Amino acid sequence: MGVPLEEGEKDRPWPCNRDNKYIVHFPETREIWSYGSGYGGNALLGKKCFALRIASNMARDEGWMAEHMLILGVEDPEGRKTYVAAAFPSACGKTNFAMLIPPPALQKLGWKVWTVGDDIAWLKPGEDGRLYAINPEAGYFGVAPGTSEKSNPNAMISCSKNSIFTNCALTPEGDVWWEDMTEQPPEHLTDWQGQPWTPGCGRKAAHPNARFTAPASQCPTIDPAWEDPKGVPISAFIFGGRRMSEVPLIFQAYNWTHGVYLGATMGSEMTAAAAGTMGQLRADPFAMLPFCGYHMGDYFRHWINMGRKLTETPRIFHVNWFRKGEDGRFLWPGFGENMRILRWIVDRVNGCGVAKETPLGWVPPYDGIDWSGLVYSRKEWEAVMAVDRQRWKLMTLQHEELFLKLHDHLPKEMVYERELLICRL
Ligand code: TSX
Ligand code: MN
Repeated sequence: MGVPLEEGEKDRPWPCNRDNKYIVHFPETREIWSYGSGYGGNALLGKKCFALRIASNMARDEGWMAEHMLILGVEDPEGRKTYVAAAFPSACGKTNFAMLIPPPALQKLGWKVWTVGDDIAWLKPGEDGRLYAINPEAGYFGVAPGTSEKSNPNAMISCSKNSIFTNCALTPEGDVWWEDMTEQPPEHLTDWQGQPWTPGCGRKAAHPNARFTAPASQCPTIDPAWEDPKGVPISAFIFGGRRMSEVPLIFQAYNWTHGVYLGATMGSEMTAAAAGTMGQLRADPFAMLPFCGYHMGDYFRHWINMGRKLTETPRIFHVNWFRKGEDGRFLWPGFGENMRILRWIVDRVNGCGVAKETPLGWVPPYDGIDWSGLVYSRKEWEAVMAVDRQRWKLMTLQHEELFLKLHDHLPKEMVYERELLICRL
């Protein structure tokens, strides 16, 4: 049985996602129902089903936001903290970014990253007209394969005790293992289905979506304010995608509405496993496609409306850590080196970062990035930041394809922003 609703809570509409699929909100009680899914994120009812699907519906009605975003704080050498929230589609390293460890040269200068949350943000306007975010979760429900001492030492420490592991492999000692956890796989394992496993057997030891469930408090970089009910003031939103070509490493939106357009048109190229083919683009507006509790067009409008409620809107940025060159190699080292980009973002919102105007938005010039401790040439920078105007004109056709699907509910602003982008190109 659920908890009875308070007076005044009873007349909410029924929250469900677009196809009425995952959730039913039983109107007389505080219950969360989920069906038709074997995915853990839907089985843990308080997570995606409540904190995103139901909450996004409540948020639209009540004037706040429930977003699929990590929250982190950047501490600068003066000790000032700047908080940002970021939305990436799956398989973009959201947890890794939330727990980023700056490169040694920037650490020595006094730069530090603090973790508030790695998956969900609830954001409300504060009395000062800024947007404040809380992480409604108690812990991390992270994808295990790929998590290692190298990719994310903070996650490894977080799940070193008091943790639950699902669909991982077992070592003979009774410990867990997953792909890429160590450079050398153990010689014998029991795989996620209970079968004997050896390195050459041709199967994965852990399911690709195997998870660790760890208390947030165990993260070494947990922000002191991570449980502050007031929330933390958000200065910037970062949207991202996994795009092999076309999309530059970093650019900044010209204004709030342009930023909403960037969120609306974001997407990722599916990997061979997910798509059956390589390089197909999957639109995933605001990384909310499976998690929005109402029509995506109305959700874009809610974002536009939120901008009007604030006296200071967060600045909006777009990143792509995954651009590749003609030779198929990644053009950007990623991981901790992303701190250099994060630092430019923080400099921009604090009024001390230089930028150039391009058709896509404001971008850092080569000399606008701190390169101490990294060899990265002007030529490499130009490759990772290049914009091909002809190919970008074609990208607006994919935007139009999405807009046609949402046409009945699409805010005019999105149509105008697309037109402005084409004009700039
Ligand atoms: O999480 C990642 N991030 C964000 C980190 C804060 N990953 C892991 C994949 C996502 C699940 C990345 N992979 C990132 C990244 O920024 N970048 C890449 C691509 C990449 C992979 C390996 C190298 C470089 C880039 N290795 C070398 O250059 C040696
Ligand atoms: Mn998520």
